[in-house]
Amino acid sequence: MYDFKQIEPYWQKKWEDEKTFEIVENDKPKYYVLEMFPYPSGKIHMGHVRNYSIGDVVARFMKMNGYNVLHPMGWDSFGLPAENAAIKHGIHPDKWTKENIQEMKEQLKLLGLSYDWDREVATCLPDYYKWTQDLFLKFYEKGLAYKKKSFVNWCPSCETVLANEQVVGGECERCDSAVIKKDLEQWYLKITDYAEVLLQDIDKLDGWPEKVKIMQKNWIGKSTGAEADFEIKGSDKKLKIFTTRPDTMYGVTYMVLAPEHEYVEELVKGTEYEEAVKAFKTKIQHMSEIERTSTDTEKEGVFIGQYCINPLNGKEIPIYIANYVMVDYGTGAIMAVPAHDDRDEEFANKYKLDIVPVIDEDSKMINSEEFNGMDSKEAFEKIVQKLEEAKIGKKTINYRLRDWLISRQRYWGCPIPIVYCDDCGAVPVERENLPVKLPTDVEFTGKGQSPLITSESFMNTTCPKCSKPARREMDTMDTFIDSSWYFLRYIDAKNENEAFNKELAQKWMPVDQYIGGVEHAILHLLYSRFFVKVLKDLGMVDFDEPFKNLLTQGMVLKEGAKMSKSKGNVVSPLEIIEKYGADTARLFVLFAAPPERDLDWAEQGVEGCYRFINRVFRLIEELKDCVNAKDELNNLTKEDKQARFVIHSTIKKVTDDISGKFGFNTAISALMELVNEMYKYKENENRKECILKEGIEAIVTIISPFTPHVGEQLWTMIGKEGSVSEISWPKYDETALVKDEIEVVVQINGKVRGKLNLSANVTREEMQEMALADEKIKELIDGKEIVKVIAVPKKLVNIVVK
Ligand code: ANZ
Ligand code: ZN
Repeated sequence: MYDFKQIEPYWQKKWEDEKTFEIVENDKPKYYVLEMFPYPSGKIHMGHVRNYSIGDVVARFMKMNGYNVLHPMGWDSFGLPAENAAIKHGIHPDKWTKENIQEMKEQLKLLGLSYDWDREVATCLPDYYKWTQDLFLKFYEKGLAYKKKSFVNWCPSCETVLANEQVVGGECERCDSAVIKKDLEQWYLKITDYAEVLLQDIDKLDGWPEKVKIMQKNWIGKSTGAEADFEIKGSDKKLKIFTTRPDTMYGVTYMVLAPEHEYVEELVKGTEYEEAVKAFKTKIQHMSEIERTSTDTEKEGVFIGQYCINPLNGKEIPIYIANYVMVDYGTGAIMAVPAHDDRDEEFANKYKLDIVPVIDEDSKMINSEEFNGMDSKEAFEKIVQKLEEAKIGKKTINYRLRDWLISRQRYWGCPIPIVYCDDCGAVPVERENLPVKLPTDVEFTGKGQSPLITSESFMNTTCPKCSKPARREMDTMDTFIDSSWYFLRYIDAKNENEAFNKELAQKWMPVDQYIGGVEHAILHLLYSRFFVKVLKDLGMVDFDEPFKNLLTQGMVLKEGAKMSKSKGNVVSPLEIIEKYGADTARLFVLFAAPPERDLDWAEQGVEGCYRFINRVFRLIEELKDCVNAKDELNNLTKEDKQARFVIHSTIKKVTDDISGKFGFNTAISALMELVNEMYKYKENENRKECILKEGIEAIVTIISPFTPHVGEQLWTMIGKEGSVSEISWPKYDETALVKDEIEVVVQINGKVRGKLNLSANVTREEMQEMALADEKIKELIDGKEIVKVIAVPKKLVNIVVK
């Protein structure tokens, strides 16, 4: 009887007591399989079950294939929910987080995952964030961390900075107040220094899904074009623009500055335009970048009363400010070419501005003086050359990627190890004083700047340089920093002297298989790649990409919709485990869909998996003594051969499907067929015990990565010792795959009318003869005229009759 309630805790305890999945350094080839670590919300959801089940099959399979497998788990445990819980329920983020970790860990353990828990990391613990701070200082020392004033979304009522995603329709998502733009000093990491190499190296990522690579490329957003200076009439100032289309420069009919552009204020000061410009700027403040640049947003702006000179043809053109030009892209100023740019065209139509085409339908230049008649591609180069010669412009490359703003006005994050001194300015905390620990005496009001400012004991310190009283940085780091290097810490989780040991990192990295949600396809993966490239430049590692292969798993849905509290369609993993056991839950998520696709939760499917496990149990129970088979593999009957064919082709198929392809669903269906075959074969009077032995041993080992508790239990049941996770993955017998008889389908006019069992090396002519000689077929075509007979070798014969 299959009693999962007894089996699952038994094996989980045994694995833990015997340290079955502890990683010891040895000479076996390494394999590092990693699932994205969870945020400790307190409860696992089906997405976790799916993610971690996939990773666990890979880990167990590779271990059985002779690899030394590193399969760790930990917690991405800084972040806003802990702070919100503190505000809402008055529970300290530290306590809330640690309790959640404890709970979630127990839940994960119920799933029977083969983690080496000795390597557990939690980003909120001082022994982890000490090294996050150390890395921050390394970036700082290399000039890759810097402070800059910038416009951020600010909610005047919550008195806090908001991320772009927290601004909805110009309002704070929490309190609905109108959001404004505020100029604040913030810390940045200079990821733009690595834009080009981050882009180039995407081509090395052969093991990544194409769609993720495309997303990364678009995010980096490289554009090749030119910068050019336009003189402002009556001013000694020049307006620098960025364009990807220098070939359209004779078609410029107006200029546009971002409303926040540094020249705007000065250009309108004291003029009749000042008022309107101010009003427009106020209006713009409430719009996020996403809204401003959306194609659905009406292009709007105001004339600022000034003119530029087109450096190519000397024409005077008006200057506007408009919502669709962003201050921090390119130069924050554009030359507008309404004839060839949709946004400019919409704007020009609205404000009755000229539209001058400069390229005709055959891509030939028009209205462009000496460039007329030239192909526009050539004109691109020639015009850039002309600008360069006149020293008013040059070819440039522009990236959409911006530097990474890492300051957060939050408590529950890694403190930035910087001190501000009136005399010395910003001074890094000395290494021996790391970690800068989060204080506990903080007030959570949900308002104001970083809560750290409420802790006098934290804020007041002394300057590391001159020892005078100084204040600490009150912001904490973006939690994406914590997750940009955690895969390195697992390798050397207990190292007290450095973030990780270089030799060990060299041995284990890169991660051979990374598995996680596609929602991290851009930022987390890009930041981790950036970190690794910086660490390489710092001499801390010798590789340049962190993740060799990437699998992005699909979502778990219910009746086609994403599971969510608001829809009330959440299926709790704990309930499923309680009702059917973890092995059934695992089997279902692996069987119901290929990993990259979305998976629709269906209770019948779960029940089907549960019944299958029971069926396997009964089979092995009944046949377990066959492992002592004394008979021999000779004088094989047709049925013997068929059974062996199914056994060995299943081993082959499952092996192929798991390795590289993640075809867990097809692997499991092959296993189901094998179980059916064994049920059939055992009823055979002349069954051979040695074949049953082959069959049940194959079933038990193959099933074990998918349903590990069942695997172990059956392994014991058939009298074996030790853990099935430690044996070698079964090899298939090539000779069993060679069939000496094949089944040939006979069709009449395309309809299947019969089947023939023929020798495997039958010729085409023999197939046709046999088909026509078959009694049943003869009857069916009796009296009809045979037009032709077609034979597909080893598959079918089609007889066309009239
Ligand atoms: C003239 C022109 C003519 C343009 C034409 C495009 C088409 P990507 O490819 O995204 O780099 N642009 C430049 N800076 C901008 C800013 N800060 N905010 C909004 N738009 C900006 O796009 C570059 C093009 O977007 C530039 O080339 C510029 O318009 C505009 F037929 O210049 B173009
Ligand atoms: Zn000082």
